[in-house]
Amino acid sequence: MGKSFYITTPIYYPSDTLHIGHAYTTVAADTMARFKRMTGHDVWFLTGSDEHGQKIERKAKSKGLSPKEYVDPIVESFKELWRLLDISYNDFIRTTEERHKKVVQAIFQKLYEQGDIYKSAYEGWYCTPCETFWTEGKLIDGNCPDCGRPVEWVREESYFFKMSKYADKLLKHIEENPEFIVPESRRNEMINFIKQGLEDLCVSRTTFNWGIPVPFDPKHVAYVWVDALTNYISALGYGTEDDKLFQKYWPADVHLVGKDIVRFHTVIWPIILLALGVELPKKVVGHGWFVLEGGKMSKSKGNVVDPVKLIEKYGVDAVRYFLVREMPLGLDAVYSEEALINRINVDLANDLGNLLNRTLSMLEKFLGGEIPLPYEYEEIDREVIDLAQALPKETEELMNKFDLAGALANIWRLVTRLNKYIDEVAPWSLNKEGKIERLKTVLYVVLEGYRFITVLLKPVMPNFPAKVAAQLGVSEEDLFTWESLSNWGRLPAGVKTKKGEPLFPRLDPEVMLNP
Ligand code: ME8
Repeated sequence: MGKSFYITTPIYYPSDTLHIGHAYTTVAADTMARFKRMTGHDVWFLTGSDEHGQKIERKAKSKGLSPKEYVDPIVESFKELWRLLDISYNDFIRTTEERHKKVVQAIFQKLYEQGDIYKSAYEGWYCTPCETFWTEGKLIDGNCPDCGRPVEWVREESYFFKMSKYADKLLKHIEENPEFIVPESRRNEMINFIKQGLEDLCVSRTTFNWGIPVPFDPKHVAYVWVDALTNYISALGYGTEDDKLFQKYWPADVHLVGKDIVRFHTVIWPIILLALGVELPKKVVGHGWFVLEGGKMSKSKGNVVDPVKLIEKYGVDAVRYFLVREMPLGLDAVYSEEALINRINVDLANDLGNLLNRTLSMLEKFLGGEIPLPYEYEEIDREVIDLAQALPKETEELMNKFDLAGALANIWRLVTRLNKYIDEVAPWSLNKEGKIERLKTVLYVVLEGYRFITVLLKPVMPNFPAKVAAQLGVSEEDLFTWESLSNWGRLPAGVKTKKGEPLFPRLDPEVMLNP
């Protein structure tokens, strides 16, 4: 097995079902996990659910249910969504599981014993939807600066964690490791935030019960963010007798999170780890948001986009492709169903699907549907082959920068080039003129180029290669691997192709949008 690679998603709140924003994070993490597995890494991919806290307790109460009764079916709906989206996670952690609770309690105990947690009283503001404490000065128009919703005045006995003690150490780490927070804009934001000075963090609550009891004072429950962040190591058995996974996979290679929670992952989480004497994660990537033309997606506005409906309507590979292609590195993306249909029609139907379809049609018509043996390559062929052969390395570099959309755009240079190549070399003319050797060569170039594209798209569209393999009449396992891209010319001559239906039929927006 190759080098280990540990990647995580945030653990989502089961306060509601998930929307396409959440689906984006998990699909992006899955694309990365699949890419790393394909390139020979020993991958551990974790996701899960963040089930405690005041927000969930109130939601459950409003439905007349216990918190556990309330979250159980929602957590099942998460798992069902991940099944529909072909998410290849290795583990799913629920913060209500015993394996998690005991690690959170052990961490509290240790930090208390070493004097990093002390008892005091909290008096200040709290945003329950964000589960965040705020000082007066940070509020904007009296509301939560993160989500804009009203905050509540909280006054209770609490334990505090000495964040301030570790601020300089954290700042030094961020400054010395430019790769720790990606993208750069978020890194700068965090450096400024820390430089303004860190206050000690309130890490326990007493005015509600739905949480993990603090071991040395069980009328307190652990602050939900400390509880939640611990999932990344509790799921690996940190500090327990069976910590094989922790030994193998920690430190995490990437915590992938949305921009809204970068601060928790790059300030609170690393400070907890510094206090515990545990190595810090190598990288925290904060991606942008999917927003709607009218602004933010929210239940109260009734404009939440349900990914399950999109998968049923457009298919899982198309939805995954759209999500990853549409989100530019470090920026936000605007979601609309029109944009989704447009991506499917332009990128998948016209460019990618039609390239295979038209090539296999010509192959049937001119050469009896058999993969030909190429003859001598000419300059134009060489140019296309060079483009294809450079792609694996370029893709790897872009993926390592977490520029997933950029990697797809770069792969599309070959898709576009091959379509143009066909127009330039005009196989139909070669056929008419009886230039059969040249005809065989150019069709081979297109098919073999298509094999490169198919392998490179496998992490984002996991069902696509099998469909291509079926139409080419070849085996996916042998010819659609990363290793197979080390040579041009693996596609075997003489195999009978089986042209089928177009892989991505063109959609009529009128029909799709007005069912
Ligand atoms: O914050 N566009 O959970 P959460 C893109 N439980 N991504 C979006 C998005 C959007 N419009 N909306 C949400 C929590 N996300 C905590 C996390 S981790 C230790 C605890 C994604 O259910 C994005 O990744 O509110 C964001 O960070 C996450 O969903 C928040 O999910």
